Amino acid sequence: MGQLRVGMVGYAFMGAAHSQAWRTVNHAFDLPLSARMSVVCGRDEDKVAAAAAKLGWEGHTTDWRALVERDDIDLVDICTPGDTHREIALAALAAGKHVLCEKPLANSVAEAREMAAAAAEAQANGVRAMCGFNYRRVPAVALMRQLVAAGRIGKIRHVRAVYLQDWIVDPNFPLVWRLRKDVAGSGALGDIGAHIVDLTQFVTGQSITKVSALTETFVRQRPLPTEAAGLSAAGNGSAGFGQVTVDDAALFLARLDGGAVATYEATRFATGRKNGLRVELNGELGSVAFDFERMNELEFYDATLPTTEQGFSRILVTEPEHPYLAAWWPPGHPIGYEHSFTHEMRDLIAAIAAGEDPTPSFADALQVQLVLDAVERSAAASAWVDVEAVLAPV
Ligand code: SOE
Repeated sequence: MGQLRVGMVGYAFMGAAHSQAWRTVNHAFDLPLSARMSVVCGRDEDKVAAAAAKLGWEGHTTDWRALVERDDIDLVDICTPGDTHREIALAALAAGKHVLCEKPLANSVAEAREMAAAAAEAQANGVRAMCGFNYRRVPAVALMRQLVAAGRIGKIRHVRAVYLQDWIVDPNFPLVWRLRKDVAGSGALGDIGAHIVDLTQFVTGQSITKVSALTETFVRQRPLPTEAAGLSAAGNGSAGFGQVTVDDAALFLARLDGGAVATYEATRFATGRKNGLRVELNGELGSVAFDFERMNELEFYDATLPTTEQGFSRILVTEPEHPYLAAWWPPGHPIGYEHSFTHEMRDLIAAIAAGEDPTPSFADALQVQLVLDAVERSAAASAWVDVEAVLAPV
């Protein structure tokens, strides 16, 4: 069996989730290529050495520029904050490496356009690039897409999506990188709003064409962190205070090109909601609804049934006939958040082995970036704004 030798840059929350996926994908799925966890990269020698041991990487380095040039690396997995996605992806693509880049693709449309163009150029040489919108690979979400594609809810009238978190409700939570525009590009909008933009376009097969938005920053100053990892941090103000330069919440109305109207809400101030990603589609023949905090279930309403039999059914998405589930446990044995990343790596490896382009591509991720940009422009103008075309006018 051929090997796919992986070099991963970054080892915090996403790096840990990706490591779990690289460790398990070839044990769960029969694939023509076997992922080899060759090297993990981070800025601090001691910390990245410890991460390599903990997460199961053969080697470690502090030099991503050298990593992307190594002859014994086939794929670069970018798990860093958004301000480094562009430079690492462009270097890796230029070196002929396949690339998996965490979402959102970039911190600006300009960066995303450069990355999509570089990926399109590298594609001619058989180099593949994918953006890590992992929730597409939750079986219940993939089933939602199948039901919609099969016409089971008919023409979609409403799309309703929220992504609700509450990890920064405490005003004393420190100013971590996700709260700094220079590092993260935006706040809730790009971090979790990007997920519901991608997910709703994926399940409906429709694209957002115009938006009307508002954003809010509830807490504008926070203590500087003395230490931080993933969504946890420490800092009591002894290191000073800093300005929050991103949105805490982004809400917007949207029109999709298939005729649906939509509402979106991405916030980190939904007190009590920990990872509340919910999507509901209402069509002329029925409805379908997903709630990530009940990720092994899908609610389905079939309006073609006799009226006396109509009602929301709860589909337990654990049958071997459901997407990805044949690889796991018997019916009734749920899977978890980390499985969405294993499924992401499965699809990426299968595409590379087949000489095909994985989805979502960098062009797909650019389109999400264009929606995020339209939301920010709409919020600034307090007006409806069109989403720019993926193909910029020449
Ligand atoms: C923080 O909001 C975060 O870790 C996101 O960055 C991830 O993409 C999401 O899956 C979980 O929450």
